[in-house]
Amino acid sequence: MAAARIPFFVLAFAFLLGTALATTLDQHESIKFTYSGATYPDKWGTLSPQFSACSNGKSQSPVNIVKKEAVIDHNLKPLGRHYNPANATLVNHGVNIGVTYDRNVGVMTVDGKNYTLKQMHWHSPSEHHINGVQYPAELHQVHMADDGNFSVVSVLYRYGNADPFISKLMGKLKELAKEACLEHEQAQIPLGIMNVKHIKRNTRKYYRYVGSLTTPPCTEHIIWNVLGKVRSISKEQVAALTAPLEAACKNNSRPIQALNGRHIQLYDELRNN
Ligand SMILES: *[C@@H]1O[C@H](CO)[C@@H](O)[C@H](O)[C@H]1NC(C)=O
Ligand SMILES: *[C@@H]1O[C@H](CO)[C@@H](O)[C@H](O)[C@H]1NC(C)=O
Ligand SMILES: *[C@@H]1O[C@H](CO)[C@@H](O)[C@H](O)[C@H]1NC(C)=O
Ligand SMILES: CC(=O)N[C@H]1CO[C@H](CO)[C@@H](O)[C@@H]1O
Repeated sequence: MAAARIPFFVLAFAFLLGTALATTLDQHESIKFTYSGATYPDKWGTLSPQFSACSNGKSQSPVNIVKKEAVIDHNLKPLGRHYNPANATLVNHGVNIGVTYDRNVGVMTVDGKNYTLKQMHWHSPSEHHINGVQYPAELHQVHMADDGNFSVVSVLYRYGNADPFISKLMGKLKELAKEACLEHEQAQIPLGIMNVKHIKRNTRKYYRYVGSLTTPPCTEHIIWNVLGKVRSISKEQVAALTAPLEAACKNNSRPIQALNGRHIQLYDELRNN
């Protein structure tokens, strides 16, 4: 997932200085990683000491979710999402395409703690698998609490009808594909005030586990919420989300990581009472 190419200390500073995460990330020089070639996922842990969790971590993401092994947890609560229309920017991170938001966008409440929506971005094919199946694409909505902890909502897509949110971005994605990515600078296009109400549907069922960022520095203690409802995306939309990326990142899915004894919990509104 997220926070592409950001050394951990940059994240720490973003928190300490209270600076907007996205702004800080964009201004720092970063260590190059890719999905194929010499800096492919198996090598991430060797690219920088700050990336060591990518190879040494024992609670890494993504994982394969085996439905019949997921345990219903009656203590899990519905994901409380309190989002408002907010100013957004479409960003080409080189390794993925994302949308960043200003702070006014609001929070998701997980276990009574508020996490502010920072950004979301897409991977193709999907990173999480369900019952061994890899989907054509996956959306990660990255939230950060004031203490620096992350919680991510993941949405899987199968091929079918166009996704209404991505449909709104198609024109801008085409512009992004034309824009040359300048050295140490990410191509971005302002989107203006975006209504995010359509990104918070369908949270009646989700899989919960504790994992990591799926991109370096592969930071752990991330609370994952993989939505049970698989949405649909058109082939044209997947093509538009990958066209602006560097060749070695067009397939930007990190391989499945070992659970190492972790359990996956299931929240299911219909079976929770
Ligand atoms: C969490 O956010 C909600 C919605 O904005 C707010 O009502 C609540 O007071 C916040 N809780 C804390 C502990 O900040
Ligand atoms: C939205 O953000 C852009 C930068 O991406 C900025 O130029 C613009 O002034 C902002 N608009 C509002 C209404 O805050
Ligand atoms: C993406 O790359 C992986 C190996 O890194 C490969 O197994 C998979 O088939 C590729 N998927 C697509 C859609 O190209
Ligand atoms: C709830 C939670 O994820 N807490 C984590 C916040 O981050 C610290 C430092 O990474 C972890 O130790 C906590 O477990």
